[in-house]
Amino acid sequence: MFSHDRKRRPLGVGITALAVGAALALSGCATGGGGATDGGDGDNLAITFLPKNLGNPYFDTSNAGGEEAIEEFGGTYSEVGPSEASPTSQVTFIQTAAQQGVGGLVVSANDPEAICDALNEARDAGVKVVTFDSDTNPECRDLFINQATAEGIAKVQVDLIAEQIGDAGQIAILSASANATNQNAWIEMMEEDLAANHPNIELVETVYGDDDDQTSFDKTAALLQTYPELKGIISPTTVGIAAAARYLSTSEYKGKVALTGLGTPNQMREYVEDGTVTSFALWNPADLGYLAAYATKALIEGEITGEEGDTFEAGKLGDYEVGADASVLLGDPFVFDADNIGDFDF
Ligand code: RAM
Repeated sequence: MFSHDRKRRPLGVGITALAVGAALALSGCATGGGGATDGGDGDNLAITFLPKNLGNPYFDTSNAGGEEAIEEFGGTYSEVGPSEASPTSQVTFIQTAAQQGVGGLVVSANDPEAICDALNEARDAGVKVVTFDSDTNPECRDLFINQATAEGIAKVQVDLIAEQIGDAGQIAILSASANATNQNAWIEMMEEDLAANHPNIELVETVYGDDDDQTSFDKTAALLQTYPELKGIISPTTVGIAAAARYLSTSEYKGKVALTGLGTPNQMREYVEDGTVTSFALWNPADLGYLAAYATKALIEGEITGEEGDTFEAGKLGDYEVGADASVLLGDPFVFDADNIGDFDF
């Protein structure tokens, strides 16, 4: 059983705070809203969450964590977002939030560069910009809330696939959108780990499902047709792994082609129970959103500026410290399998 690691050591070396059995109500995706609100002492605690796209249970959960935090500290929560996870689809939402005069914007970026001008214009207008989940270039935001180290996220997925295919054979990667900062960082590190430590595993191709369910499903089918010797698929996206699992579960490849990556327990449960998937990883998205909201509050109130060594309090999660490159680390990734998946509800 895992409990909240209340006092974080610098750079959060503790266990990811996974709320066991937490009944996380999925966010109602309240759109619009925004506008200046007052946390009680003159600070503008209107905070807008902007996910890569709407309709992804991962972001519903992370943003519900943000909403919980914002309610706790008396701010105003809103969520807006595009329907497609494409590089520039977030720009107009950033501009609108800035025009509405929000105090903070919490963004998961579809592209490290494409939203930079819009974010910097918002910052010039006084909005505190926090990236979470998927970063922009560091000069375009005040802080990045990182779910786990890229090295750790890459390693857990390579370790899982190696274990599941006997450390030998062809594998492919089914990613999110081609420009996603987070997936691209993880893929680069997975490639390095494979080359250095798994000489008998061959990565034959990386394909992109754009964090769209149908595209990811179709790309899975195409991979299996193109590579008849394929032994496994790593999908470092909750949308991709769920779509790939759905495809595999009713195909001749079920139980023969391994699938792992990053998934939410609620989306993956049936595929673990029916034997399509053995194990996969993630962190607690609700805690990530919750931490991002408290970090945004600390910036708005001037308690932190993003300097390395700055510390702030994040409600039930305890104290956090800003690390290098104005980033804050939530914790470690966590592996889900048939033995523990029943303990989680998100
Ligand atoms: C999808 C998104 C998100 C990523 C997770 C693992 O929901 O691409 O950015 O962090 O997967």
